[in-house]
Amino acid sequence: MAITQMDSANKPLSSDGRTYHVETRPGEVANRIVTVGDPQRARIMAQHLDAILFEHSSHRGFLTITGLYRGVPLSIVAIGMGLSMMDFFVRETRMVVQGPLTIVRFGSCGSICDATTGDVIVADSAFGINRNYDYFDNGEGTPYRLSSLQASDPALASHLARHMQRVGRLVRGAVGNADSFYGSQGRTGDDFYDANDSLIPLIQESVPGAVALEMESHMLFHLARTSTGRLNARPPSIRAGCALLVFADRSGNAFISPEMNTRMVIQATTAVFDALVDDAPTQEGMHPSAGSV
Ligand code: R1P
Ligand code: URA
Repeated sequence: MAITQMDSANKPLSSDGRTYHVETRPGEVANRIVTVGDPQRARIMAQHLDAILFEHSSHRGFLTITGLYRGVPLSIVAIGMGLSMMDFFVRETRMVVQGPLTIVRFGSCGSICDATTGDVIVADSAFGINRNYDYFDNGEGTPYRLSSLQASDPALASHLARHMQRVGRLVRGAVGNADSFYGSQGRTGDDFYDANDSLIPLIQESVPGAVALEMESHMLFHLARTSTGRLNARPPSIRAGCALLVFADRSGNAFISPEMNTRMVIQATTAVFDALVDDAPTQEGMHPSAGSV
């Protein structure tokens, strides 16, 4: 995408006002958003909207679909995987949506508690699990750093918990947001030196209530918490929650089948949508008619 202008804060924009990576502009994204990793999941979910008003796939792999659910504007944004993609999505979406934003991450995870495939998790909080490069380079500190807990929006978590119960057995707790699917989620092997044999027991011991591992939730909660402008200039403008399907059972070594994955995504779609729509109304800054479908 050709960048032909910079906004007042030096952020690149296309000639028609789209953000550089997500490629959306004002009027195309709703105040209520479900973000997922997998674009295929986004497309399945979009079939449950009452109407689709806007759809766009960006050159960097972000897919945005905006429509109506129970008469309320709602966007689904597929972002791919990992912390950076969550950062691009949240910041660039904040640039183009007026008013409060409510964002729910709906994703998959590996369970480190008694939840197994077919069960669902709602995050009350999330924490970061980051590889400490200094340990690998010069033996400083420990191989992985665990951050403190960042809370989900409590009202949003209760709405998610109430609706996700109809999908599968519900477990609530703290979700570990790792910076890799492999090393920092305790997957071991001989190709790399990861020093992670005892990482999962360490997480279980250090973070009471840790239930699952995935790759985006803490970044989302952290950005929501810091959506205050400079020096806490105003209350946060973003509220965030997270609901997850258990794809991997890290103690039983089970992985979800493709059939169960599709079935659960379909069941969970309206649960996540209902939670977002039941949530206290946000000031709607979205003008559906402005989007080019
Ligand atoms: C890894 O397979 C991916 O799956 C999980 C992780 O957070 C990571 O993005 O989430 P999604 O299913 O939403 O992509
Ligand atoms: N997503 C992850 O990040 N980890 C898992 O084990 C399963 C899904």
